Amino acid sequence: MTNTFVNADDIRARFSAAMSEMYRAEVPQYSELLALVADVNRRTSEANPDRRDAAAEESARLAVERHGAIRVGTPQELATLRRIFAVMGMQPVGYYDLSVAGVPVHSTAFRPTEFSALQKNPFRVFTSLLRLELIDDASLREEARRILADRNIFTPRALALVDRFESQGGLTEAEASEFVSEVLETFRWHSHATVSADTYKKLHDAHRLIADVVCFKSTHINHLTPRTLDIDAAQQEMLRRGLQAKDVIEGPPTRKHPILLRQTSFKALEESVHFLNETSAGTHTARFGEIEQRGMALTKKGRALYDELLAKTRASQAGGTQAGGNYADRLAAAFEAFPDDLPTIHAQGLAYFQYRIADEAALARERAWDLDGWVQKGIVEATPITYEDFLPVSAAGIFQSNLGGTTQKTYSASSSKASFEADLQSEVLDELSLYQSTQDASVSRLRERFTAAN
Ligand code: OOG
Ligand code: NI
Repeated sequence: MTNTFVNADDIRARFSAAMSEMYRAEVPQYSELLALVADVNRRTSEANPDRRDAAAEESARLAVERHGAIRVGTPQELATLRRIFAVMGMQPVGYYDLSVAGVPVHSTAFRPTEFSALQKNPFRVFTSLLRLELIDDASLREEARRILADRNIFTPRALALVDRFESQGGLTEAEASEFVSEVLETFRWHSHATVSADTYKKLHDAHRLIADVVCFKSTHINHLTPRTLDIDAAQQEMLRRGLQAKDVIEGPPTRKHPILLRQTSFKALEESVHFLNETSAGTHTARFGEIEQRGMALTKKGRALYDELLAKTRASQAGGTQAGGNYADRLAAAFEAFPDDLPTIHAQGLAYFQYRIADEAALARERAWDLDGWVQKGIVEATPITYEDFLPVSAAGIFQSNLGGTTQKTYSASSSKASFEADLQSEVLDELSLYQSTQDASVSRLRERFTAAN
């Protein structure tokens, strides 16, 4: 009797709310971010009462929208997370190699894939797997492997409920609520490290992130990110409230029609940690706060243009860094080459869209299919599809600013999607195909209406 099972979208919504509540209690600054973003969003909506872009359409999901990030240490942990997220209707989408940016991990994002599921609750979790093979020192590598092999980051009951979901095809109400609270345990912060201060230091010296992944008994959520309608306003507000915002907003510049993703964050907290056999506490920094603004999903062509313009901006600065007060100006100048009006973006095939008939009568008078023309003439309204994924250069920038320090080590290891997928025990979905099918479905509906009217 499948109708006795709780819908995956519901379980995801409840889990996302439970995570948010837990993180609020753990990191008070996150509560402040939520309040700040709600404020900015309300002001932005009031100032633009008749805006009709994707963000306006999504105002319902905005209040609950957030992404989180976790880092795990073993293939087993990654594959189990895949099974857990599947219970909440979240699939691995995209492959991100961060070793090129000096971070010894590779990642995917677990998220809903259907347009309707995204509209209900788009909760996503950026999930990174530590690449132990990138630890140079063989004995330290072995020690890390041993510590990780000894831990179990999931509660026995969470594992039993995943088995149950897989064998019976869903969870009942009672099972679903138990599942949410059991899985939450995996993401909880633990102020007691599982290692000595000495081991922590060795791992930390190899890379701070290695210590973060290896030295604790589970995989604490390291940030939760609400979505704002105006990240420039949110950034100013962060500074006004004395939150330590990073200097530069990651991603594209301010635009009339936002593309992809812009992100900012505040610095990770220095938290007190107890090490094994140690009477006085030490510290660990890992958890931070982040805000993002989402724009339209770009096609392969649009994305290539974005990557080119971003690379050009970064290359125009010695060392390819963002340092220097005029970064925002150089970024804006480079992006003048990226059209900022919808008909042109549409005609050049730079982004993905969904369509709605704006003028039925005019469409009925049209004889031949001419989508670009109809969009130009306003017969059909094209609404950009929201970008639901992440940006590796931005992610690296966020990692970097939160790990502190300026030393930028790079790893020469090659990108390794195949080994990531082997560890995940699944392929990762291609994000562009997902946007393409949402757009295709919309074109098909339009075609049916056009045919019926003619
Ligand atoms: C993940 C950083 C990536 C984003 O928004 O790009 C990320 C991490 O620090 O573990 O969350
Ligand atoms: Ni993030």
